[in-house]
Amino acid sequence: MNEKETIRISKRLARHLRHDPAAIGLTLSPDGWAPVEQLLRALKITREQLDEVVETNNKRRFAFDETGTRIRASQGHSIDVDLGLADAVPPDVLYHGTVAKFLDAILREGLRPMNRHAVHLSATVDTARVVGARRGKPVILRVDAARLAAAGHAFQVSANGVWLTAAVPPEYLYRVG
Ligand code: HQG
Repeated sequence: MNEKETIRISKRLARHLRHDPAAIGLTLSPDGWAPVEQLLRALKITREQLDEVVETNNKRRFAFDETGTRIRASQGHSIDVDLGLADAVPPDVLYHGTVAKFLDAILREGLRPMNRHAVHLSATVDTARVVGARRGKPVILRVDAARLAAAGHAFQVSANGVWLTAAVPPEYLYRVG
């Protein structure tokens, strides 16, 4: 497949595995898994195409279960799934990429999950910059994760390395770029 085709399939997977499985008649398990056979039929793609998208995806957004018969998105859901991720100790500092138009609200009320299940945080400034740049000129916030964790906030890390937490109050945020 060419890159355009793999991106097109990846976007459809993200839509249906994170936000709208019902649109193609899929039902996810409570922990977010979809049967591969059903997904292939619904999207009219082959197993080879699916394997290629999963393997080459730049953020490794999707993962198979250990039997290879089920697939799920590793993070980013808006529908009600429980990925069953264990709490993890975050690095002392994490980053969040956003854009200037959200800054006032974020510095007033903190980071909120908005449409997703959790606030998404990045381990590096570079990744945060890419996340912010999806919406315009990126603004980078440093998150004092060590102090948040010490205050009792739980963190999880997704299978593809995105740090997740329920919310970040403004006193833990510093603009760094
Ligand atoms: C902002 C992509 C106003 C927040 C990325 C962000 C990531 C607030 C937007 C993943 C706010 C939500 C998630 C507040 C947060 N007031 N705005 N209090 N709190 N915001 O897309 O972090 O490519 O849900 O700054 O790479 O941008 O899909 O979150 O701009 O990993 O795999 O509200 O999505 O991954 O937007 O991105 P999103 P995000 P994928």
